[in-house]
Amino acid sequence: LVASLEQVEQTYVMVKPDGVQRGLVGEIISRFERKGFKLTGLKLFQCPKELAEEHYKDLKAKAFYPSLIDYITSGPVVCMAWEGVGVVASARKLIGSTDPLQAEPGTIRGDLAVQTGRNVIHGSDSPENGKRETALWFKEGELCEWTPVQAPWLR
Ligand code: RTP
Repeated sequence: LVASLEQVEQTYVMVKPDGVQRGLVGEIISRFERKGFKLTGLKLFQCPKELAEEHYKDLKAKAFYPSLIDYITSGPVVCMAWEGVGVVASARKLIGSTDPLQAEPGTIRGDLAVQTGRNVIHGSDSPENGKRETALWFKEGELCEWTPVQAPWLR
């Protein structure tokens, strides 16, 4: 039941400004908690433009890039770090497809969003990006390493 340390991944999940404005923060956090992942970082945060640009630097050439930066910096986001075996791919499944109209019912975007440009949540797309993005959005002292008591599903 106990996973080896190498199997444990980190992912960076973020409720985007529309999710905060619409009061979906609790609903979204609760889906990850109920799934059984371990929360290691959590904050409400007004993202500066430079950080949004760094986070989305691979999309710089896209036509929607300027509006994406405006969107992400338009109001506070909720930054989360989640840990667990398979957490990266599983979080992407819980989140659903980028275009909410294509996202399956039962997923966060499938249940709660309509437009790609207002798709309420971000989740890292690989274990490497999970580590990179967690380090980008959280300072060291903001993350909390803790051992769940008698809860092996939280590893
Ligand atoms: P995600 O991880 O958020 O599901 O997105 P992705 O990597 O599959 O898609 P990517 O192309 O990296 O897009 C990142 C975020 O940019 C916004 N977006 N807007 N046509 C548009 O207006 C458009 N396309 C993408 C979305 O907020 C998307 O999540």
